[in-house]
Amino acid sequence: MPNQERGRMSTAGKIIKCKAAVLWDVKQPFSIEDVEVAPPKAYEVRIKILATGICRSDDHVMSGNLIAKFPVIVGHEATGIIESVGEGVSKVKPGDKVIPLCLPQCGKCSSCIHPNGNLCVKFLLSRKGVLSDGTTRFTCKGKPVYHFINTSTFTEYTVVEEDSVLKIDADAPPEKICLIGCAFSTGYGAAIKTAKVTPGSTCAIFGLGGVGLSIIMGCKAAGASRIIGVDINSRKFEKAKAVGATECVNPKHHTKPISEVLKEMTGDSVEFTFEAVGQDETVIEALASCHMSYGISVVIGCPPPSKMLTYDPMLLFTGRTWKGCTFGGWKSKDDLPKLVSDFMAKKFDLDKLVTHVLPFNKIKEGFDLLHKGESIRTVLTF
Ligand code: COD
Ligand code: ZN
Ligand code: ZN
Repeated sequence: MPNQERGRMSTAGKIIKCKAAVLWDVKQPFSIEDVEVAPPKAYEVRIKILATGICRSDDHVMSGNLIAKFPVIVGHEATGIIESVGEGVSKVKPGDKVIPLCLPQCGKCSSCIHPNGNLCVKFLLSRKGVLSDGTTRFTCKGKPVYHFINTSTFTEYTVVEEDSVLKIDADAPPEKICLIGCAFSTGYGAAIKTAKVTPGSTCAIFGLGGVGLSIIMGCKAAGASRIIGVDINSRKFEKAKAVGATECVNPKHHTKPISEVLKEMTGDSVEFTFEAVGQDETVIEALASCHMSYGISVVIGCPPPSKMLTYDPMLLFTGRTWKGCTFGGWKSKDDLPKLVSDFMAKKFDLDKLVTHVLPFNKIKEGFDLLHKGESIRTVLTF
């Protein structure tokens, strides 16, 4: 029996003690702890994480902008290897390389059944921080530690449900393909699947982080001829242009609202706008920036909880379409295999999105790079 196989079998069915980055409470720093990861129950799998990206949504949990149950292990953009499986698991086996899916596809709920739905009911249930049986598989210092959006990947081992895992090619590079677990799919899908960007069109993208840059890649792949990046951090412009932006604008360099600036730049013909910042002001600005009659504006960012937007209904009355999407609008299990095979066939590359690769124990450094606006994606490796 190969050593690797024997190693896996020696842990199957047993509690694994390993390192994880625990958030004990809101606004507290990550604490690398020894945690216990219970074996997977029925229809669950335990995954050894190989690489995991740092996304702004993880930071939103730390800051309190995204509600989660504490203590929690966040992280949701990863690649791993199945270590063991629970009873009844049939679609994956130990040794398979996988991407955990923050958006599961149960195949049974109203969103999964409808051809245009993708927000599976299991995503909404995951807000409680537990798996389907109402319990958690993580323990630290004798206390339960909660799960985060069906993934929890800032740990050497995690447990997720079978519905929440996608098998990928054994030779896929972990520190790149993990981006298909969030940033790339969210942004690329917002352009291709949700907005359905058309050839020759003009697009404007608000927010040039990992998600915004992936939107640019989607607009480019759809054949848009003008792609305008909007960000208050001009240091993001070089990267945005490298992935396909034709020009970039910094709202801080203008006194007029950016919707006016874009109108002047384009002669009033921005067809598609995307909000990938997560602030109410930019949600409204993006809406106002698309063409009054045929423009489509897509909300990707998640504004802070309990915020209400005020907007002029005339913006919609004239004909604009206002949409939102999670995970780009993709049905995760149905649609991601094509993204994975396109990546493996080199139809797009993820290199430009990964600006930093750090060992897992440097997680705080990774978040510092995000806070300072220096990184697009930092990927942590184990
Ligand atoms: N105008 C323009 N750009 C701005 C402004 C502003 N007023 N304020 C900040 N920005 C720029 C920042 O400089 C930065 O470059 C960019 O906006 C945001 O980038 P990141 O790297 O912080 O964030 P991303 O790309 O990792 O994520 C952005 C989201 C908006 C997607 C994220 O914050 C979010 O809301 N996630 C929840 C929604 C969701 O579905 N996410 C997918 C699963 S995580
Ligand atoms: Zn479902
Ligand atoms: Zn994310």
